[in-house]
Amino acid sequence: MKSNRAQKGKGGKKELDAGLKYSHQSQNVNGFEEGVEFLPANNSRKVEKRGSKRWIVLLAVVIFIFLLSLMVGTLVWHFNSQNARVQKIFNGFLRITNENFIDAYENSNSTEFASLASKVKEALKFLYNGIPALGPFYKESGVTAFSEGSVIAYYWSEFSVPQYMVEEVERAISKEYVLSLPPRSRSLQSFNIDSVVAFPTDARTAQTTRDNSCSFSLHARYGEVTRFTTPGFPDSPYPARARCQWVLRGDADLVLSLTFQTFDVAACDDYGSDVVMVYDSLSPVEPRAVVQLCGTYPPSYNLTFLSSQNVMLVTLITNTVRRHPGFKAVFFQLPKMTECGGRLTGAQGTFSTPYYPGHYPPNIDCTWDIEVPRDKNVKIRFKLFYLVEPHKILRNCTKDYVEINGEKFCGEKPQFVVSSKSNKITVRFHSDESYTDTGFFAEYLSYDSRDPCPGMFTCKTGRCINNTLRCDGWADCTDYSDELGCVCNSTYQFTCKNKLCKPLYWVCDGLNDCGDNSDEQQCSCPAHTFRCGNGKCISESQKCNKQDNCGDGSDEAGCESVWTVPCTTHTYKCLDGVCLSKGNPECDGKSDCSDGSDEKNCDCGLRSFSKQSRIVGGQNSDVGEWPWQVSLHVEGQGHLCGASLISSTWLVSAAHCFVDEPGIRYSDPTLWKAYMGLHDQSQRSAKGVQERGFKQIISHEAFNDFTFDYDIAVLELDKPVEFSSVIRPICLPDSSHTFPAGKTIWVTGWGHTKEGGTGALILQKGEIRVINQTICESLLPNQLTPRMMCVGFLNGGVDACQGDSGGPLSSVEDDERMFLAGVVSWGEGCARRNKPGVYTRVSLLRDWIRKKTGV
Ligand code: 4AZ
Repeated sequence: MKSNRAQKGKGGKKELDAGLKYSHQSQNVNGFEEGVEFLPANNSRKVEKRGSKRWIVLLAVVIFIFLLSLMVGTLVWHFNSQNARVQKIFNGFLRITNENFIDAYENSNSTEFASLASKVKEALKFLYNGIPALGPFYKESGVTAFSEGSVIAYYWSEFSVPQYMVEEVERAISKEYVLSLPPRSRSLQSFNIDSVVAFPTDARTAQTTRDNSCSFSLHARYGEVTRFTTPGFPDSPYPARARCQWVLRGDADLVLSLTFQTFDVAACDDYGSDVVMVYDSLSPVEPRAVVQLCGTYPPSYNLTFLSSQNVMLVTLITNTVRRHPGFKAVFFQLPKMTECGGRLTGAQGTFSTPYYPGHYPPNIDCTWDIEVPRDKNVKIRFKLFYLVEPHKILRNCTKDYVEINGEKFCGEKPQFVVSSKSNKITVRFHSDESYTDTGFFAEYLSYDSRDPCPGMFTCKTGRCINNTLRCDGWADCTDYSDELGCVCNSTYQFTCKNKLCKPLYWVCDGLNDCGDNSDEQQCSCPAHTFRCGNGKCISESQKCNKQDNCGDGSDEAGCESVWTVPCTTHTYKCLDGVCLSKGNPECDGKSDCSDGSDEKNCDCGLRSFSKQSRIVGGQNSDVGEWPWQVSLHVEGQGHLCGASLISSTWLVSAAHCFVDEPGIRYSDPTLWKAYMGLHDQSQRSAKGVQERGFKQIISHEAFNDFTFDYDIAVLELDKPVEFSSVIRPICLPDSSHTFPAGKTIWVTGWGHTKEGGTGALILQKGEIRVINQTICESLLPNQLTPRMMCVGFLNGGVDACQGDSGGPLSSVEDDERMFLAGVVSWGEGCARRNKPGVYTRVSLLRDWIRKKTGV
């Protein structure tokens, strides 16, 4: 057969032969195909025609069958998908108005619990069956708990709902119902129920409703604090893929205070992370959620939450298999606040949200009526203000808010003032039934309306600022009112297009100080040219052209691709001797050197705590926020200098801390003690603090005691420290690493909190900016060397001071890792205007550190 057919196209003769051949076989009625191919040639056209008709019929039948089955399939699929049932679980609670709560209802194994629970289930069945949108889909309910009031029952209900009805069912269930029972439900007679509410259950919590393997019930004891932890805490991580819950109760009419003392669960990510929820209810429903927590919190972070009733529910849902210890929490009961707010009188005073700085309770309203002496006006200064709704940004403050003079305030705000035009003011605070926050701390003050800021400038916000701060280029009033309507002094000020005045030396410094960029527009580089870090102008096309046209590498530093360049002092050199076009490539998570050396020795510069608290009451640091910060003490003199941990045995500090003085040899290593992991100077024996002596102190050979040039020293510990959540090394920048002018950097220490003042007990932090070297040279003439860099604000205000010397200047790179940009060295006084702090430039001394320490 194959060969016959192969011949078909070659000629009629052969076709004929073949046909004849076939006619002999034509009794074979087996197939169309054969008939089509091999009929006699003289009749071939006719036969072919008949054959193609058959083909068409066949094709039509096939297409028809195909289309029919496609249609039927689509209809069946559509029907099935619409009717495919989804399991829906709702959590809710209802009130039984004519039952009294008895202790046995707390125990879900008691017969009393079982009897009341079955009545509730019957009532729910009756209720749902009477609602057309719910009845046909209702499957079953379970009661999880009871609490006082008269009796509140917490339950879940399961529905099996066709896909297309899901929304309608959700709408129907979210209504509040009151159940009136019919005479036929005899067992339910005299069982009055109201406020039946239920909410869709978060898919992640659904399992908690039936699984009791990680479920705990705790009742606070009078005058006692009850402790609970995640399973295995602190020795082993909490279980993976767990559903845990803690039912917390207090006595009737009391409320609960819950505090997480330690909190470390897997970091929060968008989906599938581990999460702890706290509810102001025994039902895990979103409208009663007080807080959602994940990640790690330092111990200083306030994680205290108050309930509005005598119950609370804590749930832990773990979706990851990451290993974290979990949490340790305590709770206790306390009387319900009978009155919130009140009448405040006198010339001044303070007030705050209930339980501040703990989170205020949900569902509370407070009113403060404030009255100052009759001849004065009153103003309120909110020093701290946190009324943040975690999910939505609400513009019109419909959730929690403070209301004064008909104006509502919510969200997170820096210090602000609200004033009254009389001696009276009323402050109202409202919190709704879900998510709470820290609240506010405020002071009320009386002032003379004719002169609200005696001897000072009054901001439009009502704040008083020093007159010298007016028109100085810095917005001291949060609304800029101190910088508006100024006449700039052209001898030392630049007039921005928007009429703001800025110091002349801010012009062309690469920073948009005016806000409209006018201070950067008439710089020496013409349009379409690039201004190098050293001020040189090159054409735009020379940027990222793989050549150092600037001479300082700045035109090739921020380019997308990385290539090798001839080595200069501005380029990073890989271990194999190859130099890169990219600036600051070390430990940035991208392997730029072909030998990977730029990403070696990168176990540094990271904190253990993912969350950092807000700065409360000034500039206190959190525990563990600066784990490389070290405090250096001398026997009998206490803390003298700071230092930075760069490995388990080496510290970097300032050489001037170790200069001998008459009668005392500060260069003697045995004189000193180093405290690592220290937060509070009064708690040097606190858990986590490690104390060490020194094997040796190596000050830079070129250190100049007069100019403070080369103000650096390395100190070897007598015994290595153990790294922990509060003790970790900082990264050292490569000698080519740049910290450009304008970059924000952190300075930390226990030094004086004001010039001529006293040292701090709690480690302080301040955010400052790198200042252009030329500008700084003009401010501190003939005093700067290339080993020095100025960091601070020309306005003053934030600065290092006595006792901070030797401590770190920590610079965050790529939003993550901290590098030791500098060492606190010297300054003219502290926080003075135009006298920024001076720091030892660590990058320039990187090779010296390596030579002395091997780090
Ligand atoms: C000091 O005496 C000191 N304002 C350190 C830094 C500064 C001033 C003094 C910078 O340790």
